[in-house]
Amino acid sequence: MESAIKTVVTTFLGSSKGKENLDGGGFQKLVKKQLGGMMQDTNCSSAIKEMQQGLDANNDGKVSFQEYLTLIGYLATSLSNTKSGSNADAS
Ligand SMILES: [Ca+2]
Repeated sequence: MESAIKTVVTTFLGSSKGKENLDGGGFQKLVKKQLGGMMQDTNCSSAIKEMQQGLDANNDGKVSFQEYLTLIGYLATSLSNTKSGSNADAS
C-alpha cells in the first residue's frame, strides 16, 4: 500500500519534473507511458487532451496534483467495480 502511494507521487513528480503542475505534454506522456493498460484511447492525443480538460477543475490548462488524484480515484473506482463485479449503477 505504501509503495503504491509512493508510486502515485513519484510518477506525478517525474512527469512534472518536480513542479506542482503537469503541462499538457507532461500529462500526455504520463498517460501514454503509465496508463495504457488501464485506459482506452491512450494512443490518441486528442482523447488525452479531452481527458485533461475534464480533470482541469480550475481551468488553468495544467493538471495539478489534486486534479491528477481525481484521475487516479476514477481509475481505482473502475478497477474496484470490475473486481467486485458490481454494476456501474451500484452505489
Ligand atoms: Ca488545473
